[in-house]
Amino acid sequence: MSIKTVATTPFSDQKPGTSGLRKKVAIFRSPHYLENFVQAIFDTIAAPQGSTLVLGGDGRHYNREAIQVILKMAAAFGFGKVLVGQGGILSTPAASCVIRKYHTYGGIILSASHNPGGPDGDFGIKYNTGNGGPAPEKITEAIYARSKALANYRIFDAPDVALDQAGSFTLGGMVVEVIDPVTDYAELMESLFDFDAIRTLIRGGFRLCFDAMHAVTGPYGHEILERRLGAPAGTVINGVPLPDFGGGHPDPNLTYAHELVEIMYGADAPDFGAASDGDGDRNMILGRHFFVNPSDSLAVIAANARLAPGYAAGVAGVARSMPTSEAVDRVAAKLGIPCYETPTGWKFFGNLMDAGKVTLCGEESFGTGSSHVREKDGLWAVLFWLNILAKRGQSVEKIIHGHWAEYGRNVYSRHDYESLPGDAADGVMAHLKSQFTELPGKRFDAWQVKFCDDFSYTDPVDGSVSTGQGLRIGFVDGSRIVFRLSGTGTEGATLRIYLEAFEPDTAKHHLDAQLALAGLIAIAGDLSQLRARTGREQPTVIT
Ligand code: G16
Repeated sequence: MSIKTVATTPFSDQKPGTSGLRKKVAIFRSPHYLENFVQAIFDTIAAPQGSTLVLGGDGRHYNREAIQVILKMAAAFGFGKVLVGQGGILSTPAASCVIRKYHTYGGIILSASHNPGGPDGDFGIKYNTGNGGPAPEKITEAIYARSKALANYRIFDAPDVALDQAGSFTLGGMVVEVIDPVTDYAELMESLFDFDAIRTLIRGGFRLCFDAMHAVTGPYGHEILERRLGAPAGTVINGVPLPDFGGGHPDPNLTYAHELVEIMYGADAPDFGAASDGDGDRNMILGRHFFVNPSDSLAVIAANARLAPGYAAGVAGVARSMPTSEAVDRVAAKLGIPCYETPTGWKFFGNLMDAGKVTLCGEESFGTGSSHVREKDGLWAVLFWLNILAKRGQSVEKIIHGHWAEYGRNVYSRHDYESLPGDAADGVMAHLKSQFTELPGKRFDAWQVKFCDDFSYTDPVDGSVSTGQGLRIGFVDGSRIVFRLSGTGTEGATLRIYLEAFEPDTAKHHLDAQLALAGLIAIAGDLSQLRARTGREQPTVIT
């Protein structure tokens, strides 16, 4: 067995997006594509010889083959040890947990998150640093630069490693330790939440349903919800991870998690429902016949954080991505703690958490988490809600309405237009921008434009600046419309329109968000010339 140096030519399209490099499986399968990107990562991070790496993925198609390639390249690079999840499985938050717990140099996570899988689906790869979080932009930019200049990569010439049993193996001078993917994570969850209170709640007849969407959280849900918390078998549905997610789209929202939605809106619905995505970092929370908007979920968790043992001492600060509603800002103001507004992408929260400035973070894109790891964490959010429900003894709907009565309601919705031709989407954005000088002061029915800008962010910890993070149109009454192009799609462009209005009047809190936001939705359509430029009459997904 020896190290092979393979001559290669660079690919021009290996620029990581919002969360790592995501492409169709067929592209990753093309000769040298994966290897080039992995070599670019290794060359960029310059881990000292003998370092330890974490490796795992969401089990989607190509996960197993990619892991074998990366193990052999890690051995050729000179890593001393790789901790790899059994069967190649590690949820994204579990990978973050393992990196932090064992103080490894970093980790590689294989996932295209909520994007569909299978031979015709998507695959993805991202590097997480030693704090357990996604590499910041300066590292992803450097990886991209390196990928454009590669002339060769190095790989250990050896048979595949057996990954289906826990144990230690050697690959040249490197140890491959196959670890149980669930245990470390489950222990961390037990240290944060009141498992006794949740057990008592469930024993008392509280019914819940967790949809793992045939993605990575199945084994985590079975272990934590059913075995450790005593929920009856069958609580976790679609709990077997499948390489194509059973043909589904593992995105926990009202459109794609329709099986759960039908259960939660059906007759005899359980008290609580939740779903997670491909790699386990997203969450959707439902009550009986009731949807919890992710922005509200973050605000409720912040307001009730002290009910969970891991957060009993309080919260240092909170952070949300710019398009996320300002509901959590109101909680922070009341608690007298700082609230940070970052660009979209969990990587922007890492510095704030490392510096101790924030404890809780969240995004409208069904992501919530805390400084317990450096990724958003789907099951963590589910357990936080169960902890709150156990302590408050109220229904999900009652908790949300009580929250709105206390803080007012930030009525919120996101409209996605998926798979648009790139030039049509760019045209919409350019047209919007071209109006920015003349818009301030203009009136549209009841709304007067206060400002418009292209959001940019200066990291308060390291001073790095990120520009071009979304077009904002703010109105005098505090309402806003944000336009952004997704950085995670792999087919054409996805245009996201985020709509938000503040409603202090409790008499109007029961209103459906689409009705309450109808005026802003119409303004967004007019200002963007969306229909004319894209030919689309309706969004693909509304959340
Ligand atoms: C990723 C990022 C999130 C981001 C989301 C949507 O989530 O980690 O921070 O909010 O994408 O990004 P975009 O609007 O650019 O598509 P995930 O769950 O896909 O890793």
